[in-house]
Amino acid sequence: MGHSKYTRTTVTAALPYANGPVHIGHLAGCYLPADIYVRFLRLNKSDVLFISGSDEHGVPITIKAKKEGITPQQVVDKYHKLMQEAFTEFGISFDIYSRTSSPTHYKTASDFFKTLYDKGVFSEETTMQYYDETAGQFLADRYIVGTCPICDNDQAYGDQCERCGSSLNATDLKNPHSVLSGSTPILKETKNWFLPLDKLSPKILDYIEQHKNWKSNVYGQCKSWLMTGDGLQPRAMTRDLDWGVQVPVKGAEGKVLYVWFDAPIGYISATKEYTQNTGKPDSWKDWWQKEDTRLIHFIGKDNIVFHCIIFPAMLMEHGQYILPDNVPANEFLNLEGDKISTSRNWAVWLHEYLQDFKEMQDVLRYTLCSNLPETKDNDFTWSDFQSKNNNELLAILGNFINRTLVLTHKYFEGKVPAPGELHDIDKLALKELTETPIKIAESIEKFRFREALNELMNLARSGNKYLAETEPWKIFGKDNDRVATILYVSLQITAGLAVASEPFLPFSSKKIYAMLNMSQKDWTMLHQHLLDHGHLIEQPSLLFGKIEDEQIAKQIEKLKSSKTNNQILPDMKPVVAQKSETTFDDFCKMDIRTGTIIEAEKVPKTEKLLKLKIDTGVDVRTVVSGIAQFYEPQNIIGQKVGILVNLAPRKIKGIESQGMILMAENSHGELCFIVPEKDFNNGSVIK
Ligand code: B3M
Ligand code: ZN
Repeated sequence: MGHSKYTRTTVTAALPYANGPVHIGHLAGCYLPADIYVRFLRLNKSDVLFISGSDEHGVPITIKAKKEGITPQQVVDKYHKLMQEAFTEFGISFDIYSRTSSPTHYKTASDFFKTLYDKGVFSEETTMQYYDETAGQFLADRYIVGTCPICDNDQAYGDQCERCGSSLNATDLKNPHSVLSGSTPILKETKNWFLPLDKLSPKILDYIEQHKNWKSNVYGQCKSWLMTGDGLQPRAMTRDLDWGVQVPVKGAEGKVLYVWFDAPIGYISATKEYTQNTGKPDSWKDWWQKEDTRLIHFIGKDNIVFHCIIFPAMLMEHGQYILPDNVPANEFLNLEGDKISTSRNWAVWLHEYLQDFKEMQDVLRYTLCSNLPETKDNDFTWSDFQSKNNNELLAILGNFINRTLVLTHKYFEGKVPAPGELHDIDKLALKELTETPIKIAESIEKFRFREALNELMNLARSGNKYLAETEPWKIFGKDNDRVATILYVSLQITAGLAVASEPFLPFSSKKIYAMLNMSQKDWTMLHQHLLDHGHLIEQPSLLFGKIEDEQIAKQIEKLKSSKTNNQILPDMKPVVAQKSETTFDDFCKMDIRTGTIIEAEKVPKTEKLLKLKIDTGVDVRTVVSGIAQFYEPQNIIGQKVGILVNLAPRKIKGIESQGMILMAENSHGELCFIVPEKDFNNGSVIK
């Protein structure tokens, strides 16, 4: 590896806000490239630590809590768990996934602030900040929206414009208004502690200029912030909010650390927790304070200023830390031509993906890796996903491996045959095997993961070509020594694919290893022949299945319908409040059964009502139900329902309704049936 002054690498992936589940944009932005990088380093026996966790502070959390009508703590507990599960399921191999609400983090962030404070780094300033009189609070960061003074985006936040990436102070915004009440805020005096980035600017510039090797989008952005206009401005590191880490100095009661002060310190806190867990509590310093440690931050482009300027400035001023050596930030991934958006529900959520594509994590990893927005924004489409699976994973990688293993069983009883004399074509194929890992390594070291993945597939492509040209199935029976050589070579390539695919497709790699009955190998062993002749392999199974057009159509349909229907309007709570308490005895008075709709028709001159005949198991009866806006009568014949059978009969539009079917209602007033999960007899008691 080319970084000889380093003996270990600390790799971080941005701490996602715990305010929603994980979608493909998160994976493509930083978690997938970081994971590939780390898996590659581990395979190379490098000393590496992979850190992430949930960012549980800041306005994104408190705004979400307001929207859902729950506390910030409930928000972070819910999403931390969901996010952690999604990362685990997709094989993102963190050494630790922590959270910034942990006690270790509170102490670490608080001590860090105190150190800078005691060193006199901050300037204490009383300034005018925006205040919402209706809501009775200061408006920091995302609580305030206005027009960006730089690019005119009218949705810029009080601390940052996501369109042009500029970091802003709330008072820079034109036409500011409060996200809480929509009102125009007033200015009110308050005291805060500022990091004097203006004064630190020469040091920061010096640091940035030592990193001309950074990706051009990253280096270019940093230079332009430092060099254009008035350059860097002092930035408040504290906020007048009540959710976050308390500011640990006198006179700062009721104030918390700015989320972008505490969040990157979260990487350090997580490392401390990791080393505490491994029984060497002090060794966290190796990962953060030793000059022979290489620190790399994987992030999305909207986080560049915080990781390349503000966090390094904090680390420099603290004095005991190493600085980031590289910050390979990605651009954004779009979805079907449109910006991914949680609030508009325009996203592919990881937990939903797995429900529809069971055990197909690698197909998504592959599609995302081959489309990573490394140098410009990129697009994920379902049809590309289908073609990546069918035309590449299945047709190239899966096909080559399957043919090799099937033929080995057919001709050599599943034993790796001994090779005869190697022809040029065999030597060429083996050369490909020894050169591919070198090419992959070069690309990964430059953070070019798409290129690396393409090199991996080229090895499988050349394997297919080799089989197509040598046609062992045509010469078996005539020249079995030749067939032995060809399969020997093909098996070595297959083994090479098991090793080299591990960073990209860890689940498939594992399966290939298992089919080859081979133990885990390092990257360095990839140059050699990996399987001895006589070695017995297992029966092959298919690595990838075909994805049909209908599956893709279903996904597109789901995406489009959820965009229009599930939009949660601002201030609309997704659930209604709980009703007052009831007793078990009162509940037991209700006789609820399973039933089946056997007839359905519209009630004339009404919009909402259907007249239903229901087989309740007890009898067949008529029920009038207000579901006509949601279901066509002909579509619900045979529908299983829950029905309250002992409700006193009521006359509705002149029809006697003898009971009530159970429906769920969402916050938009849409209704759907509540049905038994199994095919139970009509009349089964629901309790
Ligand atoms: N939570 C922003 C984000 O999720 C922020 C990253 C923190 S990294 C220390 O995009
Ligand atoms: Zn802007």
